[in-house]
Amino acid sequence: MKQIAKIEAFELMDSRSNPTVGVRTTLSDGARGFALAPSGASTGQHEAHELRDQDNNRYGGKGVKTAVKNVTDIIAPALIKLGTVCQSAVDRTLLELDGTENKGKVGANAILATSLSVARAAAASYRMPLYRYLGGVNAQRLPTPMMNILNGGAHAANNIDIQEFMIIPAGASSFAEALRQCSEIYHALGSMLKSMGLTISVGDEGGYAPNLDSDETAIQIIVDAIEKAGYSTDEVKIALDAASSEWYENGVYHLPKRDVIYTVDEMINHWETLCRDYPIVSIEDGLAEDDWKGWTRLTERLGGQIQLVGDDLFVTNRARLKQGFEAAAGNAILVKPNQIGTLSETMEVVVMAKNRGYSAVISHRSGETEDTTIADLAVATNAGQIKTGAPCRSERVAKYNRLLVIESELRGQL
Ligand code: 2PG
Ligand code: MG
Repeated sequence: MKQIAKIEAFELMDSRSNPTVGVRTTLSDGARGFALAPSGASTGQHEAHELRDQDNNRYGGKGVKTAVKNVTDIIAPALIKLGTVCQSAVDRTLLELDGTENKGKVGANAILATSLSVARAAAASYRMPLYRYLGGVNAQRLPTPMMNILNGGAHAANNIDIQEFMIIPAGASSFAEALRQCSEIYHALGSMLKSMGLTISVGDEGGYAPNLDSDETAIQIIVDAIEKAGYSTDEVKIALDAASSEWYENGVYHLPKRDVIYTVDEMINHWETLCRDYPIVSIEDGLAEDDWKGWTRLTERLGGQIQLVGDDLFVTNRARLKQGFEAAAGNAILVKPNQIGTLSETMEVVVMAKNRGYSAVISHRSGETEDTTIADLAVATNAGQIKTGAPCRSERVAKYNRLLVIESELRGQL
């Protein structure tokens, strides 16, 4: 039986220069797995708890020494004693060690980095690529990128309230082809912005972050960039992540950068109008995380036409997704491993969504690292969609490069 021999934890750095937890697991046969936790900016209130030191003398309170210590002092002895690398047993032990609803005791960052590093070590021990270890013979579908090329909201210091404007190369015949189309459109957008005298500096996820007149202008420029790159909006569609929980206060939506206030119904009307006027096929967090009644109405109005993705709404959590089924809220879930904390729970929520006909989009966080687990996870679960930023900034590109390698491996096998 394969056993865990050693677990080491490190305080490392993420793409926003904030500390994060890295864990290295070594098995008794010498196989090793290494994983890092990502970190969000527009985090949902119902996410698992990211444990930070709150010591203002270090990293503005964002140090993760406590989480690192929890891995070495609490998690490592228990998992070594467990005597197996079976992922469900490992993840169950992690849940028991924490014992809280939101993983606030040991910390979801400590738990996730451990959970992923054990899976990586086990895959290495079996000499399998991670997607094959996690997904078995079924793992074969490369995801379509939902690629963020223009940033706003909490991810950029510009005047745009919508957090992410994304392109979906729906007509591409392969992942490599999809990535090429997106990259060409990204470059076309950059040169258009430059010729308009606008900034081509980028936001946290690598998308451009210019100041623009309105959401409509942002979408129109993307449509123009799609065409300038030689594609049509029949082939390449648009998706938005409003991250509107950030706007919700006292039952209305206050878009802070433009200082506009919408009631719930006005907000829904706004999305409906944008979908009528532009080739938008997916809207994430069009309404706030606890606006269940609004979500039901939004889904009645737009759920038959477009994908309505719950991110802050569902937080990769089975109980929240169940609530969504009951309220007929949304028709897709964003899947972020660190919102829930363990790999097993993450994979279970994808199955649960699919069984109910909801689609699943595997996602990065705005604070990322070189860890590429989500690329393998997207293939292992056959999720069909991945959101992992612009084709710019190595922490984003690492996931795309991993998918290119997986695609060529799968081609060789099939
Ligand atoms: C989102 C994510 C990732 P953050 O809202 O979907 O794009 O952002 O990690 O800041 O929550
Ligand atoms: Mg989101």
